[in-house]
Amino acid sequence: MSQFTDICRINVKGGDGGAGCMSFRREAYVPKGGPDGGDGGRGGNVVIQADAQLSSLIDYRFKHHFRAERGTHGQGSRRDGKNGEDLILKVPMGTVVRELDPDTQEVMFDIADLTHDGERVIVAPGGTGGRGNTHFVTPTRRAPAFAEKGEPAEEHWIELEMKLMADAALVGMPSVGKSSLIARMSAARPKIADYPFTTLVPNLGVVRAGDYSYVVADVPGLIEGAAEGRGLGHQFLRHIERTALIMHVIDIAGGFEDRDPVEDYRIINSELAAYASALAERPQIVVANKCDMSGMTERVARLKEAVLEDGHEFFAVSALTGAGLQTLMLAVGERVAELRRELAETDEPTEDFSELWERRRHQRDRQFQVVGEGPGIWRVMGTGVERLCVQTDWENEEAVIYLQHRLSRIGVDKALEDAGCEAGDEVRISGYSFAYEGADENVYEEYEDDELAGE
Ligand SMILES: Nc1nc2c(ncn2[C@@H]2O[C@H](COP(=O)(O)OP(=O)(O)OP(=O)(O)O)[C@@H](O)[C@H]2O)c(=O)[nH]1
Ligand SMILES: [Mg+2]
Repeated sequence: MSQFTDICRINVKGGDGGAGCMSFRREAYVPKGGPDGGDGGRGGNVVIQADAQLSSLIDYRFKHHFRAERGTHGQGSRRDGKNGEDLILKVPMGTVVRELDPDTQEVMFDIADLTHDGERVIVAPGGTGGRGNTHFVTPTRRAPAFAEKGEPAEEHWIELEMKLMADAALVGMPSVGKSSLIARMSAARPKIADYPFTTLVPNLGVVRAGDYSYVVADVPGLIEGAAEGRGLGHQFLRHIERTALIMHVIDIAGGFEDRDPVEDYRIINSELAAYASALAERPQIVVANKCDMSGMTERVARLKEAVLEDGHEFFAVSALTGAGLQTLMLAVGERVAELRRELAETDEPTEDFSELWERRRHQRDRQFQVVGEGPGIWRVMGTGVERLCVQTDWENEEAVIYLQHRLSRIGVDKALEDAGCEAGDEVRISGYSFAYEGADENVYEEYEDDELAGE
């Protein structure tokens, strides 16, 4: 089935968070009012969303970099910045989204399998906005003269893989001509032979008829008892569960055993029902194959009557001569288009994958590591810790002191001490470096608002 998969890799980056504002209220005759700097806006997310109208990943073949909008900066008078718009990247249903290792570009894990219309996942969250100086007021610091910078959004590579899902499945007893039909209708070239169970794994074929294009699966033949595990059929009934339309194929001539077509039709339908009642209710088109053989008129008429009574459409064809196939292909195309429209209207996204992914990200964010880089030189590595540094205005002494309190609170001091760091040693985080002054003892009651701490 590999020729039907479509894979591409794209680089995604959420919008950066806007900076918080450092500002004080200005009133006539008042030299300096209270702090009133607004928060920076959140950057937009990059979101991958399944869309029933799409059938390929062609949009991502030539464009590889996608950026969401940044948040704007906060302003005075407590005016917060605007949040950046999300960037929504649409993909076909059946797309698997994977995260790639930033260093090796190898697949790390699946982020999501988007199988329903509208299902979505945030693959690159926007940065949070920096907080304005109003947030840093404490009993001992009434006029904080600093604000936080916005959080820069991360950029990374993801892989998109579209797994072709069949729109219709050819179902029927062995040797009725399912593979012969898909070979006639599409470019698929499955094995065809006059013994049962020629087909061992499903084959997919793309059918084009008129303006329609859809995917048909040819699955191994079903026999009586398939729902209980007889024959090969059981494991393939699972595949049929995912297709919207069943093309029920019947050998009108009855094969070597001279079986009765109406009886065959009923047996297959009761197997489907026994496996899952939903399958029995699945839209079905009934195809009488091998109508090129002589003396079939009475059998065709009898089967047709039974099928129409059940409310299904009926087609008499020959995979050998091609008779009736064009009409069948157009009818299936029309039906598939209809079912896709219905699906787009009624299908509720079942799962929000973003939450799981977000949790994983937060977990990674909180981890950090201390390594010795030389005598008296230590490096602290970790996404969360590095981000705190980037969000700090290093020109501003108050902001730097605040950063040191935060680092202490999330356990960086303790980890440095455990590693053997002493007062006066150099500590490096990302591109910054500063002198270690020993563990900070009295920060706990003063800073309560730290979202990174306490886990
Ligand atoms: N006369 C005639 N023979 C056909 C027709 N379609 C298929 N056959 C023959 O029927 C036999 C079985 O065809 P397949 O296409 O392999 O049948 P299948 O349903 O895929 O069988 P399994 O994969 O074993 O379930 C082959 O010998 C085909 O040549 C037809 O329209 N007319
Ligand atoms: Mg076959």
